[in-house]
Amino acid sequence: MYVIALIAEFLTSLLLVVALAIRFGRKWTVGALIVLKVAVAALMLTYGFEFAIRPLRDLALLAVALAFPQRRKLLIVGAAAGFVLDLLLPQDIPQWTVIGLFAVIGLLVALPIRRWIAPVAFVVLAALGVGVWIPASAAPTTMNMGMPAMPGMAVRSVTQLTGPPTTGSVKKLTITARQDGDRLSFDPNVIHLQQGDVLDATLVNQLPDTSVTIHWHGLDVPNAYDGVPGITQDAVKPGGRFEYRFQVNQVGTYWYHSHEDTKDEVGRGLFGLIVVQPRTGPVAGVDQALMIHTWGDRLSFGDNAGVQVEPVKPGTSVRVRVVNTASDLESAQVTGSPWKLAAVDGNDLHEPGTLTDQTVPIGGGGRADIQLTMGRTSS
Ligand SMILES: [Cu+2]
Repeated sequence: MYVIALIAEFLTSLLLVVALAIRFGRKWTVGALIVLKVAVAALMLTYGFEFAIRPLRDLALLAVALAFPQRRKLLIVGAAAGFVLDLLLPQDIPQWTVIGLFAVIGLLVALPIRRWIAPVAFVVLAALGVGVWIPASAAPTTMNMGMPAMPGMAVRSVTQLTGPPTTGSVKKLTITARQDGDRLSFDPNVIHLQQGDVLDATLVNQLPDTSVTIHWHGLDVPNAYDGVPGITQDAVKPGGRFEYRFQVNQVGTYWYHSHEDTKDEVGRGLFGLIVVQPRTGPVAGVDQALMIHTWGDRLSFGDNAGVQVEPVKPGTSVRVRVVNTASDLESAQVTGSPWKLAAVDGNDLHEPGTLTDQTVPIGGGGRADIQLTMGRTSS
């Protein structure tokens, strides 16, 4: 595609030089070419070489038409040819843009006008056309999951869907994917945020031979940062990096994990937990994150299969954020104290009742926030 674009660009320039020189003389030719060159260069640099082919082809047709005195007939032929090409080629710009542009140019040039109006109109219209094309078609169509676009439908790459400008305080961090023997890990593996924060996380892949992405499980993020390889981004290869940036307006317990070869990579440890505290301030008392994970066939809390002890003073409010990073249904149970199920999958429950003997099922990827007051009953 790169080569085709270059050839097309070269031929268009050549045609334009000839056409403009014949029609309007040297001065206008140079001026028009400078404008066109800058526009094309900007287009190619911004949207890639693939994108530039179509406007170049249309400009080439226009240049041919301009080069001959019987321009009215040729413009009609050019417009028809452009229309047919647009029907045959993948649709990545609205049909009416092409047809409309040709129609207006045809009208203007065909009208009995003064000499200087034609090149000015040409340059202005070309710039206008480019302006309409930019928002409509800056798209490598390969990112569209192979879905054919309808005529007149604009196709846009999901990699451009980075969301509205962010306004919150920026939490900048680096998440490094590491390997230790057979185990993989994200460092850090717990991210603390406050509601409204802008998370600016650069994933750095230090794995020797494994590609990764990060999917932010449960968080509403712009499509480009959803971390689905082959659909919203390319997988980050060993030695590579990728910057995720989005505003977090949800509150509660979430997690993140690699979405490349998910079962294997998450199974081997590529996951972490996200705690988003409300704008009004953090949850009172002890706030404990706890990841359930299955290593092979062994179920454990995080990477510790043994008993874990966290001393807490009687009367202290305790919130335990349990995340099931395994793919099977697991369950949590509290003994020795009544408790409440404060939140499920990041959403606070409305006036949750007090529980004693029940267990709470947690599906694969699910979260349960358990709330209790330490030492209410003797132990
Ligand atoms: Cu997930």
